Amino acid sequence: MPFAVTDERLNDTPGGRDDADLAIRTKPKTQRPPLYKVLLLNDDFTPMEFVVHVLERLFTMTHAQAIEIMLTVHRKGIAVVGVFSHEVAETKVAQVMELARRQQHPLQCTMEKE
Ligand code: TYC
Repeated sequence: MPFAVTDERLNDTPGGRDDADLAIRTKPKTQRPPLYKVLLLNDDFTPMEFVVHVLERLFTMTHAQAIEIMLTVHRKGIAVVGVFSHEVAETKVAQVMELARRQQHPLQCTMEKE
């Protein structure tokens, strides 16, 4: 069905004719892709400077923004570090996990549908 019904009340007129329904289908249906939050989790071992570095490098934050988000994760246990398409979110999570793995830090990053 190529067009969205713009007003539910007008759609299903009891006993209405089909062409009357067709006449109000004027707005094209558009699909917005779902967005995903990328979340960073706190732990007791990953150095603060490493988390700040990761946030600057992979999430295009200034140093000040990266410190702020890192401290939020440190204090609250978790924080959203960005919102992306499914593909970009998956890539960001993989990149964070790979940087942490290489340095043997237990830093955890995950994604969740918005
Ligand atoms: N809690 C860590 C520490 O005190 C710092 C830290 C912050 C670790 C954020 C992970 O996602 C994190 N060294």
